[in-house]
Amino acid sequence: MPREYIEGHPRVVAVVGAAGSGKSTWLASVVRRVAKGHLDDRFPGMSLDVLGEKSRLRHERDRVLVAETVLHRATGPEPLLVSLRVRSRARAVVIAFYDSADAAAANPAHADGLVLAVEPGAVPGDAGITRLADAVRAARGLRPHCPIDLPLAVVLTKLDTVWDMVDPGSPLLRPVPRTGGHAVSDSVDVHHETTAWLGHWNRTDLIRGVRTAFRHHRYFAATALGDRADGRREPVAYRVEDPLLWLLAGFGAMRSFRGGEGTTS
Ligand SMILES: Nc1nc2c(ncn2[C@@H]2O[C@H](COP(=O)(O)OP(=O)(O)OP(=O)(O)O)[C@@H](O)[C@H]2O)c(=O)[nH]1
Ligand SMILES: [Mg+2]
Repeated sequence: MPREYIEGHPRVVAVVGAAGSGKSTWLASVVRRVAKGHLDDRFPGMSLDVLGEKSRLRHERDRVLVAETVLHRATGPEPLLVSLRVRSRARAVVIAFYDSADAAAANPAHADGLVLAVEPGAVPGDAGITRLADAVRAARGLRPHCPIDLPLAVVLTKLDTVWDMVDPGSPLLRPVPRTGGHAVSDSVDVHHETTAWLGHWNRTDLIRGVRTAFRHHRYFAATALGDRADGRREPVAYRVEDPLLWLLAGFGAMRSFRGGEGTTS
């Protein structure tokens, strides 16, 4: 394990969701955006280092997911370790991302936050929320049906595949707020709109499962690949960082903006 990881009081984020739901592409996209300074205008001085040889190899391999060649391949069990500085002089937050279609393999015992990737579409079902809740309870010694305190970000991935359906005035299409932190009211709007779309696609089992099992949850919608129709070589990601900002705000590592004011949540 890299020294920064051992000394850095790491946060563990488990990224789960069905095979092919877009977990690895989402993760590679977030890491790439922060590391390449794409969020610099909102977060001057924010930086990210991938820690250790194993994580660097993993990131090199996954980078192609959001670069030119789009491949679908299963992801191995090793975590992706990163060190994230929210501002240039801020203390680094070390994060271990575990990414697996098998919730029990995504280190739910030590997770500080969960990300559940869900694809758009009309396939009914609970998107593995029951398995996720059961795996978390089993790993943490909780009783069956006991509500879970871990924050859960449900991310509707591949938003580009459905944004023709979305009304131009929708929060899912509007420009991302330029606040240098987690923008609470925008996030709540996206949460409601995403829940409404999932309901529209008959994902009521998912919505019910999330509400019953997870006390702290928020819905997000994002695309890692964006719109390539205009012939751009590089994909344009949209809102991929939002779930991470929300989790960081919950960890006390990122400011939350309710109205104009910044508060540490
Ligand atoms: N259009 C579009 N396709 C995406 C997006 N994100 C992922 N995909 C595609 O969805 C497929 C699966 O993506 P992955 O990131 O490999 O999915 P995963 O959840 O990590 O899959 P496993 O590791 O097998 O569990 C790939 O073909 C991706 O290119 C997106 O934002 N938009
Ligand atoms: Mg994967």
